[in-house]
Amino acid sequence: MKLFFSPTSPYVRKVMICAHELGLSEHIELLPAKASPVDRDKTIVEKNPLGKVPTLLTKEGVALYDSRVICEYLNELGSGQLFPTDKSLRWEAITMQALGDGLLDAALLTRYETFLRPKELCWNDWVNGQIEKIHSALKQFESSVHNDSFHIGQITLACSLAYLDLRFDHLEWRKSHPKLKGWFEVISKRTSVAKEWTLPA
Ligand SMILES: N[C@@H](CCC(=O)N[C@@H](CS)C(=O)NCC(=O)O)C(=O)O
Repeated sequence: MKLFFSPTSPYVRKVMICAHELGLSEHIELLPAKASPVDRDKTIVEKNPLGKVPTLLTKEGVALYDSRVICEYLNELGSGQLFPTDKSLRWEAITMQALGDGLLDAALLTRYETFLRPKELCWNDWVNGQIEKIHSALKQFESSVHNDSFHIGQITLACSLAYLDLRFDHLEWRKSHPKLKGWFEVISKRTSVAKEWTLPA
């Protein structure tokens, strides 16, 4: 399998954590990619019209995207339980994944607006709206997070918090979310989460 890859993409990180948990990471060749909404990477676009990472090319040459689809595909390939078969746990896991992805979407849109967009065109109310989404998602996670099981929802939350540390340090999410802080400390020790994913030299 081949994966269009960026080392700082939290969605790519979701995929790599799943692959590691399922014993599949060695079977994935990482392809360097320059995904950007304003300067689209044509090699990705050939396989995924949205031009985004992660995009996976299966052994059979089929292109799969986005991270949700790839993670579920890997889970099936590795006969895993990252997408639990138990019904109520499954709904919890994939709803948690949706909330974590939503937090990431808001964070990434903010990043594009404040980093890529020319300063004079920046729309502050819109940025503030996205930051509010991050805060309300964190509030929901703070009241619901637990260590009882490890699944795609927890992986997505770990990637979301790591991305906030990378790009939104100034939000200081730990200060007002003590349960999340403790949860993240524990999960960050897991080998798949602790690992730094980079392209081979
Ligand atoms: N919903 C997608 C989001 C992927 C995404 O937005 N990736 C970013 C990099 S972190 C990207 O490729 N951006 C390029 C673009 O928006 O054109 C997923 O879960 O994979």
